[in-house]
Amino acid sequence: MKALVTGITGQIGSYLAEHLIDNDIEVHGTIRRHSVVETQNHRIDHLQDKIKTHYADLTDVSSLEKVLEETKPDLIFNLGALSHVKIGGEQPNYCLQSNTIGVLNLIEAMKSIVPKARMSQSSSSEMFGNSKVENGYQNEDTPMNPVSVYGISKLASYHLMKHYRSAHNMFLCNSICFNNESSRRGTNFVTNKIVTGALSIKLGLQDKLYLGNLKSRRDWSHSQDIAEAMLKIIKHDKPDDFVIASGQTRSVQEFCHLIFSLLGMDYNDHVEIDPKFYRPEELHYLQGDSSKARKELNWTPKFSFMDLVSEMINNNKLALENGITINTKALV
Ligand code: GDR
Repeated sequence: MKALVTGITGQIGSYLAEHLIDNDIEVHGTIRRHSVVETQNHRIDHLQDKIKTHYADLTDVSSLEKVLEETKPDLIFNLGALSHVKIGGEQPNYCLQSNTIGVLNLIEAMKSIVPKARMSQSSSSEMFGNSKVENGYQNEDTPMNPVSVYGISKLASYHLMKHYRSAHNMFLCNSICFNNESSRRGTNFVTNKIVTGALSIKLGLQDKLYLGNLKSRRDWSHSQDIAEAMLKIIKHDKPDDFVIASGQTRSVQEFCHLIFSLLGMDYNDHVEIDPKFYRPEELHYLQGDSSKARKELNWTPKFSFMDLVSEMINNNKLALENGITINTKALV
């Protein structure tokens, strides 16, 4: 069996590649042209002799057709996207080009070249916006009212997947992922910004950490658990949509308090609010109900929240002690 992973150089992509290899699936991944080639593949460097990468871009349909012709995959995982919610609002046109038109390009190329293949789209909890059901959770039936260009781009592609599934009888699934983190997380997402910022303060490399809205609440899982769920979703006996989440919710402030306390510090002494990190419209509360995936796919997360936090602190501490410095002041 062969899989093609777009976004293989990303956090989930790299864990998914490892998981597919462990399941004896041949792995191909697409990478984009990048001016800094030295760091582009750092999350998959350890896999280079086990996977094959191809240059392609979701916004360039001819490159997708070429890679599908060359690889003829059985499974396609679309993880490629402009994945930062705030930057999505700063580059709205590109956000829709890559996250919506890109998905359309991939589905159309798949329809003509490998119509029997299966595809998983990385949909997002950002599609819900500020909706929740009565018990406070978001599940597959919760209304979707996105509050960001990123959320809108993901909602449009979610509907493209559903439409092509029923109109053209294609095996298209939506993996509705809530926030997921790890020590491979980019440092411009809030969890790893806080972890690397607190560690840098602890090691005397900086004094302050500047953040935006501390009140918003997120449902944070480990990305490895999300990658494992994606394989279960695509191998299910029918194409369907599943929420993948921990079911726990915590505020950014609680996360800050925990990380600084674990490092023997008080976040109040170091964290300052800079309104430049505020979102134009905030999504305030996420708590995913993944009981459908747990029941139908027998999926359960392997990592607890504290496993995730310990891994993020320990691996980032090692990196910083080995001289890798990160200027958290400059990040979004
Ligand atoms: P999110 O993740 O937007 O939920 O999208 P992010 O970690 O960027 O933000 C989470 C919350 O933290 C608040 N926040 C800050 N965020 C960032 N990035 N930087 C800051 O300095 C900061 N201060 C406070 C934000 O306002 C927000 O409320 C992630 C991405 O991985 C998406 O691709 C994915 O689809 C969703 O999760 C599910």
